[in-house]
Amino acid sequence: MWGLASRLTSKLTTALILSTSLVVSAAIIDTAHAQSTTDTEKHDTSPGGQYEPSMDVIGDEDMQQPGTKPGDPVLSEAEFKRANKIYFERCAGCHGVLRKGATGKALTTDITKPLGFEYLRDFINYGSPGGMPNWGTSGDMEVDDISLMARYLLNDPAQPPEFGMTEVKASWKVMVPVADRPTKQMNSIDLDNLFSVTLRDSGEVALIDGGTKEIIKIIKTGYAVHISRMSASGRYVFTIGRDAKITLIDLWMEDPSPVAEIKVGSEARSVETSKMKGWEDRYAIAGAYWPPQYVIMDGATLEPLKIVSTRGMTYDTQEFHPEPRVAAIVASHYHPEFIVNVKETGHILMVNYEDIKNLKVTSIEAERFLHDGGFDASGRYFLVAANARNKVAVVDTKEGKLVALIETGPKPHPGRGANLNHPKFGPVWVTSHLGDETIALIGTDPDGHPDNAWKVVQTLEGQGGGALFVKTHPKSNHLYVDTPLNPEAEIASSIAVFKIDELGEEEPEYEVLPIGEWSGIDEGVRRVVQGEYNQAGDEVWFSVWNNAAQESAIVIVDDKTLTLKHVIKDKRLVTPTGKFNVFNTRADVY
Ligand code: DHE
Repeated sequence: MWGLASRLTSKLTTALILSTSLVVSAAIIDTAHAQSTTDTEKHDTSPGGQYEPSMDVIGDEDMQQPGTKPGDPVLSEAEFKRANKIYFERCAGCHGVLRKGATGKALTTDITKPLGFEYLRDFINYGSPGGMPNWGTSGDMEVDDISLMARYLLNDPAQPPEFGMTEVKASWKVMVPVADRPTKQMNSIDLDNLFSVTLRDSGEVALIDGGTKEIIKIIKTGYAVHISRMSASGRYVFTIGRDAKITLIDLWMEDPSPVAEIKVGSEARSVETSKMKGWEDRYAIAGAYWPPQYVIMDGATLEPLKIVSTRGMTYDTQEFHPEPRVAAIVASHYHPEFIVNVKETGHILMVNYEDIKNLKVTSIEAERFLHDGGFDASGRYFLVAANARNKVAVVDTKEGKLVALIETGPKPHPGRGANLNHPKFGPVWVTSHLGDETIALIGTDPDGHPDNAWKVVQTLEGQGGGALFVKTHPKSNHLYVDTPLNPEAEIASSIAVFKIDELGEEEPEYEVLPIGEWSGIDEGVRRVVQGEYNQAGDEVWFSVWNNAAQESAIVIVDDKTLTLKHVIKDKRLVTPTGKFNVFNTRADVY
């Protein structure tokens, strides 16, 4: 299995060692290639360029081998299986499941056949200045596999199976029916200060007490679990695995445990629950990368109620896209609506759950390659990064309209973003960037500060590119910026902190917290990722993310003094990444 971190490191290194002659030959191929492809963006070899999905769950699935046409290279069943696995792990994130292109170019046979076997083989081997990694010369792919992939690409694409109601229902299990669940909290855990921590490579979450810092329980979830979201009441935790498996955990039980599970597809990243007043805990929704669809479920049992495909037209050129993935989903506080971001077509869908049988969906034209985002401090505006377009889209969830598209910098990646009250510009929402060291502050108060609204009012300079998450808290004077994907180990293992009351100065400076060093771990890159506050807003938790064979930890910083408060180390903490405090997540505090 390919860890993103190791793929990144090798791709970054290899990007630097292309010889001049190889660059020239690859450029020729790139040009030939470009002429016959659809409108897709080139990706690059910066950290931002390499942050692409690995569709490795689909790669492991049994897929029908497409029949060969006369003249096509014939692959044995074993060769097809191997090539298919490699394609989904390493190529599909950019080139698409059906090879019709996403951030990378299309690789359908009308394009690959005119290029021919030698071109394809050399292209995979040497890469291109346009962003194709040099899989061969980097040593990342064996010579035999490169030839195999070139032959695979001359055959028609394999189509992974669909996942309709029959398959979704077949995967649905209720382990504890609602009637057998407690009617009040049966344990003495301070639930609002509980953290659900992603243990990425073990496919588990750790429930950790925010007060005692003790691990209460480790719970098995989906494969390479991605995020946790809480029901509006805080009673239930929903986790989603990359294999699209949702696990519903009941925190009211004496021993908090999974009470239901379901699979909504074969690859997924997002899950959310209804938060509108009067609809708390009623529905859940999950979005899939494959098949491209979202599923609305009962909030207490996960019973699937409705599956909606996201296949359709791109917002701009209005051409059909066969596999637009569902990225971030949030729940509106203004209407009974889920806000569903469709990556490749660039639509933001306001899915009204008042009447699921007669579903009303407002489709907002935004920007392609929508990825992650969150609300402004008022909870009215939703800001989402269209990362491969270097933009942030802003939606007014009260009016159901696009308010602005703002150019922020190369590959914005905010997580849910950070909201703070700027000494000069008033309320702003913050995003960091994968592609460079800049941090963009966007004005979010059209009534109180109309001149600053929906503009980048300030650009800060942080430690470097490869940033994924920013974080602050309404009670804090600090803005934390991580850089886990920076190629420099020292930068990847530390955090930059800006003081909010100093942001009005000419060139605000940041302090560096050596979180990796504070963890006491002396092996691995010690990538420091995703700050998350406790409920009181006086401490911030960071994951020190090493690979599965190495030690990892959670480091807790005292937010007032910016000093080390506590380190959680336990051999069960395998590859901790995202952390979700129950109160902050359910109340959208960030
Ligand atoms: Fe994430 C959020 C997709 C890699 C940690 N990630 C998200 C969201 C999406 C997404 C669509 C928004 C969910 C929502 O709000 O509903 N992530 C992807 C990918 O496609 C990508 C690039 C590659 C892949 O194959 O999955 C990817 N993500 C990663 C990682 O490598 C990270 C750093 C470690 C890990 O656990 O896999 C990672 N992603 C996270 C975290 C969040 C997230 C911690 C939630 C942040 C938050 O504060 O809400």
